Amino acid sequence: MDMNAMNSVTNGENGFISRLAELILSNPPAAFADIRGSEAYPDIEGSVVFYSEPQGVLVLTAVTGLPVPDEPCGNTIHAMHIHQGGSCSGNEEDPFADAGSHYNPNDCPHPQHAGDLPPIFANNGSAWNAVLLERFSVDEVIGKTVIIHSSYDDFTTQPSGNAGAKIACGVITTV
Ligand SMILES: [Cu+2]
Ligand SMILES: [Zn+2]
Repeated sequence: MDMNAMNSVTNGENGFISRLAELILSNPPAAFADIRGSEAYPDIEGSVVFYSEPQGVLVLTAVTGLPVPDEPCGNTIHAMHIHQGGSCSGNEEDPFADAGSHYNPNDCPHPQHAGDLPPIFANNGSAWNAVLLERFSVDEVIGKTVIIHSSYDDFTTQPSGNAGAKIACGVITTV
């Protein structure tokens, strides 16, 4: 690809991709969540950062230490949601029970909850992704929690996509 073609791809009509790249490189995020695994998943750590953008909230996720399956068709896809609770505490049965249910201010079915996010895909235990969402503002998710699950989200089953156990959690905090 020559330089002109590349510029037209990254700049598009509104310079959208360049604008987002510049936002990431030159500004601190508006909020972040420090992700930690549960007692059963002590190797998981990572961060989720939130940038306010006119078109929505840009959510960047980087996580390491996710379980690595020991057979080729094992699961490497992990559901991720913003849950409405404000604490990564819980009980023996559910280590992050206090994160509560999916953030759902408009009383919608799953996966139209404001807190429903794309899943992360692990690559030998590490995952990175970025998504732009207009489902919530940064301000309204401060003090809520990001949860990563053991399995993927089927985007159908109520109330939470049959995503399995909560394996990692972080409280969303202002920077
Ligand atoms: Cu969840
Ligand atoms: Zn949901």
